[in-house]
Amino acid sequence: MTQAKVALITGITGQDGSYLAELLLEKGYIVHGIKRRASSFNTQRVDHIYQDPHLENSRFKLHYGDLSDSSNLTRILKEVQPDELYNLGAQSHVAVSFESPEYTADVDAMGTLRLLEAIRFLGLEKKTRFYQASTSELYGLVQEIPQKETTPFHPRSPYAVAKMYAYWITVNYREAYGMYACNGILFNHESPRRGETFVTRKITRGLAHIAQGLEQCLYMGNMDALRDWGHAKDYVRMQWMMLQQDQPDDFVIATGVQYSVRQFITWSAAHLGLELAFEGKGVNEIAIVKSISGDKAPALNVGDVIVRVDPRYFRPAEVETLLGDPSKAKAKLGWTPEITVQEMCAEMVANDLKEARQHALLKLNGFDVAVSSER
Ligand code: NDP
Ligand code: GDR
Repeated sequence: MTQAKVALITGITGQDGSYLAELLLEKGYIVHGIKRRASSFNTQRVDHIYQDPHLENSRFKLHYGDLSDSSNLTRILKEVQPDELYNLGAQSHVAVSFESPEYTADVDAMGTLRLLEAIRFLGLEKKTRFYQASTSELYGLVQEIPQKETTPFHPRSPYAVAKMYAYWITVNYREAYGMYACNGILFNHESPRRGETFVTRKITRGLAHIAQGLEQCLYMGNMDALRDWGHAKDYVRMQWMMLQQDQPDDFVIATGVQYSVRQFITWSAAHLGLELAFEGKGVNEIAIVKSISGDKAPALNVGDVIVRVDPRYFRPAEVETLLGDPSKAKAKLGWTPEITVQEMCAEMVANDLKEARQHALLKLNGFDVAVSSER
């Protein structure tokens, strides 16, 4: 019998980490993950795959750790001896990186170096294959449309600058020490498990809340921004594929289609039976309910203003447009995304509507329901 492969995932409690852990467990891996200590439970995204560590055949194990802590990372790597290490952990919010630039650099840039050094220190260079969660934010102020592996970088946020260090240190350790180390340059990918403050989830959750009478208005930043959105499930499949090749390489992962934030709002509203009319320009833009069909938005009337702009959500330097060219991934790895952005939007709205209906029902029956609207 061949021995099960061992994977270690940083950021296992995040969106991608949870889908990747599911995929690797399905493939028969023993999956280890690093979770941060928090004052309340933070494992909601992986609770459904949790296995009691007391069970003899448990294939899922979480370790306390942090990307800012070298000795902790080295100790975990020494214990786990992973065949594959997926570095998905990061302070991943672009807007927040302007508020916490030093922390973002420490975790996203230095954290990557700490892992690579731990591999080297423990003599695991030939055993452990390394995946780095690189990002389309590296392209920032785009130099070429669409963006591919050879497109020059121009990062536009502390997050993107930190990720640029992580990108190059991964390339450097591959070249310097012959490590199997790869960058996946992933364009935006979403799902019902997306963090609530990223734009797609903010929209699907916010509009579902408004439809059910839990909130009144969705406050947005730059609705003209254009993104190439895919589904996280498709993208984690590609992360695994990248570590199964003969030679390590870097790949752009994208759909090759872009839409505006405003378009995503329009689709999300349509899944709630709402037709919207956008009026005004810039900070004065609003979206008004033009017609209502079905029973998904009982709290709304025609004429209600449900989207407004709040300049608080503008970024000091914006990435206006991103569009990826995934030809290399298609040609070399045979990867194509299976879920369209429209299907993904429908799935996200359905998920958030279900939750909003539960909250609305509780409220109707006299229970206190506080829905956080912190973005
Ligand atoms: P999430 O924000 O959902 O997850 C980030 C994960 O990193 C969480 O598990 C978080 O823990 C963990 N984390 C944060 N800070 C630390 C730290 N100091 N030490 C250890 N772990 C930490 O991100 P996604 O799943 O969406 O993205 C995964 C990776 O891919 C990230 O590196 C992101 O930057 C990158 N990326 C994402 C894209 C996307 O569109 N989703 C596109 C391109 C790249 P906790 O749960 O406790 O907060
Ligand atoms: P992004 O994702 O910055 O591309 O980074 P996000 O969903 O936060 O923003 C996408 C675009 O929407 C605009 N926008 C708003 N964004 C947020 N969060 N909230 C708003 O209210 C709002 N209004 C408009 C933004 O300005 C932006 O142009 C994500 C993260 O997952 C990164 O970790 C990852 O590297 C990149 O995607 C690829």
